[in-house]
Amino acid sequence: MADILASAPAAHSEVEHVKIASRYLRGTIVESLANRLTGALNPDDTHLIKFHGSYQQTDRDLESERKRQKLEPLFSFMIRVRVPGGVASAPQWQRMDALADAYGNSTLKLTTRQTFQLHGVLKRNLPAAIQVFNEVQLDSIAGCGDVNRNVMCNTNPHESAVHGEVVALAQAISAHLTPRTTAYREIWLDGNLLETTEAVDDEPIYGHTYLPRKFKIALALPPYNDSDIFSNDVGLIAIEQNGQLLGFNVAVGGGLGMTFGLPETYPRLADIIGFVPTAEVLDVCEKIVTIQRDWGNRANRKLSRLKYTIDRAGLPAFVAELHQRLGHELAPARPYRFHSSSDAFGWTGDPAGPSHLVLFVEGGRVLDRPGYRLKSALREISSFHTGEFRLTGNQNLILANIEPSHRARIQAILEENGAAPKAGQLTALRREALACVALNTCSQAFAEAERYLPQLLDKLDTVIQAHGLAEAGILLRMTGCPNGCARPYLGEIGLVGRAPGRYNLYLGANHTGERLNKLYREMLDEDGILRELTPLLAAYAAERQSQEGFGDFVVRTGVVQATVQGLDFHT
Ligand code: SRM
Ligand code: SF4
Repeated sequence: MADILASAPAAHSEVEHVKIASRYLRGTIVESLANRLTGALNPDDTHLIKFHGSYQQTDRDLESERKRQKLEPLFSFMIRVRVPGGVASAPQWQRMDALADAYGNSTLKLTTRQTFQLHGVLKRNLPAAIQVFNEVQLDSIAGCGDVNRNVMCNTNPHESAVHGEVVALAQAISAHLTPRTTAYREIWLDGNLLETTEAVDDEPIYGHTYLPRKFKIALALPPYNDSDIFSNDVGLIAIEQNGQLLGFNVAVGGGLGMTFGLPETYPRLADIIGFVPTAEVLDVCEKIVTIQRDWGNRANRKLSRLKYTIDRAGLPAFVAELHQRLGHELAPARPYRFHSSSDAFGWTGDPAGPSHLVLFVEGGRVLDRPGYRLKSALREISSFHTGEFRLTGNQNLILANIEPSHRARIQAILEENGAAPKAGQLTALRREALACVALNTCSQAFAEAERYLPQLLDKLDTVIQAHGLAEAGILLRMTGCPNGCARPYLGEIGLVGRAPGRYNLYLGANHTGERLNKLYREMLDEDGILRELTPLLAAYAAERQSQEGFGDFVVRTGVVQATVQGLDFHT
């Protein structure tokens, strides 16, 4: 371990200094909120508020007009509300729906990590918004920031008896790794009445500087990998035998973000390092977090995720340290098999018993527009639905555990509002596509994603249909920058924004989230994307082998080389 620490740079990044001075995430957020002269926070507080689940943003569409009028940018806040395991109740849905109208931009964003995002909340409305969702046992602490984020879990309530146990574990991990500071309660819920709360100034797991960087955990129950566990710092694969949950294979070191022009940054999939019985999962997660806390790079945030810590130390050294901290070795990993990382749309379950409806939500954006009133339909459904609203890691929604007597009513409401899934209406390409938020709220975006993907898909659908591929599930994922929020490097087709209207094209990931793709072409505009993909899709239609996915096809036919590990992503 001494060698590892010696090789880590000693200087601290600016954000580390902000955390140190913050008194366990308090900083001057209260003063920032009280300042009515600006819609923004004090600069240091913009880092700290992320730990409270919010980002200061600007409306980028209005940037030049505001500048011309000599006005400050139109500041507003995104709030990310955690939903561990993706399971929300009808009252929680109702509250988020109402909040989007009262304080947000009237839309709810279902994210790729199974959280709700509100966009466009003004600074003066932040405390009220947080108080309103707190009343239904939702919170945003650790929605963002250098801590463990929303714990994901796959969403197949109908598939297996042990699914409930896996969700419960996701919720327990989330609770165990939630920061202990009372700053969140003081600032947002108690109106900063410090004397009424017992301030906790101790973080037994994180320490006062928290983690060097964000940290992500996901669980999956094979054969479904819809939580894309290999792109997480820790991935847990449930191992089940004869209806009994035995434990989990543990994978470490996944993460997708990279920076153009910095080849030392790269997407990496997690490595499986062993098996752990269910009762020991919390301890294993905690020990991995503490290794990253102690070994992670706190000087350069571009190289501070666990994936770089592991590649710097070497996987064997990391595993040896974990064994030492646990006081025992992990058992060998057990066999498992993933079939798919997508959602299975439509109705499932027994018409006489509880049933489930997996609804496609384009770009994860719940809204009303002429002819398609998904938000209104779900609001009406939430007034009587007794089951859950489950958010999937693919930005979709499951109305789960629907009572038999509600099934027809739910279908009718969706139909009346133009939001019912119709057989054959959407190609599999469109149903499975993901796009990150990008413009107009994301400060990192070089190009459009969520707002543009539907138009690109209109054109790609023509190609897909011409070649008889309407039901071929090809994973297409688009982001506005290389950070990877829609997991584009796990797309059989990945499109990553480089500049306005220009994308890098990546090919060759597989359909189960177990292989990264590879750069194929750079800086393509729409014509370029269509020009490159059309012959490849035609060849796939004509020459694919039985059950062969598009990603496997382009690798087998030599269009791109398979990426075997993160370190060879750029070669
Ligand atoms: Fe992300 C930063 C949106 C999932 C990798 N992500 C951002 C920010 C906060 C932009 C910023 O830093 O200013 C985006 C806010 C945009 C907005 O207006 O809402 C943003 N990320 C999203 C969401 C909403 C995308 C979506 O359309 O669903 C997802 C919210 C997840 C959640 O609910 O917690 C989202 N982000 C992801 C994922 C996918 C995942 O976790 O499964 C990744 C890739 C996996 C990973 O972490 O490696 C991801 N986001 C990033 C990164 C790159 C991290 C890195 O290691 O380099 C950044 C930038 C950063 O952290 O500096 C980022
Ligand atoms: Fe923003 Fe980039 Fe994430 Fe898209 S991938 S939401 S553009 S940070």
